[in-house]
Amino acid sequence: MKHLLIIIVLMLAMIPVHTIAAEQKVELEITGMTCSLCTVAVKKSLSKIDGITDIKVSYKDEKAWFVADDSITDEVLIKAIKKAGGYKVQSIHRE
Ligand SMILES: [Cu+2]
Repeated sequence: MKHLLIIIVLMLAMIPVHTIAAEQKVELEITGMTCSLCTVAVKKSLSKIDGITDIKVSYKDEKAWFVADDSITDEVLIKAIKKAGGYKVQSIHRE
């Protein structure tokens, strides 16, 4: 019985912390958006990425805000914005 308990404790200790996805707030600075249709395109493209929620986009502010799984790389975000219509990510701020 005691051995079983030790085995369970050891197994729990072996689960890597990074497998538990952490969410972070992300702010993208995007250039190239000129109207509300651009914001729709950017929003649609971002929504296709698994692990992104609560997307808000403003072409006037040249920004997009959303909640993202921290495993989503900058490259994935830059590609999605480019794919939306050739827009360019100027900066990525995560918190
Ligand atoms: Cu537009």
